Amino acid sequence: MDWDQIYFHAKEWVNAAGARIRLSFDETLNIQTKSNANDLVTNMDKEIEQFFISKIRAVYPDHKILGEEGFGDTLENLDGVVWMIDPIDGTMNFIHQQRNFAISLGIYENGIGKIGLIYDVFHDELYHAKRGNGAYLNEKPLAPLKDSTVKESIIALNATWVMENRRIDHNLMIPLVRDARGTRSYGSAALEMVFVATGRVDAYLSMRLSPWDVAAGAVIIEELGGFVTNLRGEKLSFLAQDSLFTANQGLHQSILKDYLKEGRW
Ligand code: 2AM
Ligand code: CA
Repeated sequence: MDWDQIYFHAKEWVNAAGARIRLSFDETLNIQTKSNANDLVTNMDKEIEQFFISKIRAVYPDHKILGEEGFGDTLENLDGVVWMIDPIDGTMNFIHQQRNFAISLGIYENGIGKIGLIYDVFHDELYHAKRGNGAYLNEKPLAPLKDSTVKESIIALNATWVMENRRIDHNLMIPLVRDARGTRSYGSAALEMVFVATGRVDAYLSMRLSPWDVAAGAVIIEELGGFVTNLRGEKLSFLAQDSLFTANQGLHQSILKDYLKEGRW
C-alpha cells in the first residue's frame, strides 16, 4: 500500500473540493431537510461527496467508501481500506454563516486510522496527519498536547447536553460546566476536534456523532498524544453512531473519573 501516494491524492482532492465550495458562496443553494427540520443538506454536500467518490473509484477501485450523504458503500466491517467522508461537516453553519464548517476525510485500514484531513474551507487551513508522521496545519507541525486540569480548561460541548436529554443524565454535565474555566460550542465536530488538536480548547464532548464526523479528527488528535473515546472511555467502532469524548490525556482521565463516573451510566 503506497500511503504517501494516498496522502498526496487525498490532499489534492480536498483542496479541489474546497475551491469548489468557495465558488458556491456566490450561488443559490438548494436546501433540503433529512431526519428533521434542523437536519439540513444542500446540493453542495451531495456534489462534494460524489466528487470524492468519483476520484477514489477511478484511482483506488478496491477501496471502500463511507459517506454521510449515502453515495458510498454500506459496510458491515472495516476490512481493507475505507475512506470516511463528511463532505461538509457543520452544514447548518455552511448555510447560515458560510464559515465554521469543514471537509472531513479519514482513511482507515482494517479499522486503524492511517490518514486524517480536516479542511477549514473559509480560512484555507488544512489540518492533516499520517499515522506515525506527526500532525500539521498546512506546512506547520502541531505540538504534542499538554495535560490540563478541569479548572484551567475550555471545554467544547453543545448546550443541549446540559438540558434534560435522552442520551446522558444532564446532572452529570452540570458540575463539569460549572468547574471548567469556560465552555464553547462551534457546531462542527471536525473543527471542534481540530481545536482540541491545536490546544484552542482542551476537550470536546458530544453525545451522538457518526463515523465520518470523527474519523479524521481521531487520527490527528491521537498523533498528538490525545485520547479519543466515547463518553464511557471505550474505543470507537467507526461503524455506528456513538458519543465522543476527546481531550489531552490528563484531562481525559480526570473528567472520566471525577465527572462522567466511569461505568455508572
Ligand atoms: P453535520 O453538519 O455533518 O451533520 C453539530 O453539533 C455537529 O454534529 C456537526 O458536526 C454535525 O455534522 C453533527 N451532527 C448533527 N446532527 C447529527 C446527527 N443526527 N447524527 C450525527 N451527527 C450529527
Ligand atoms: Ca455533513
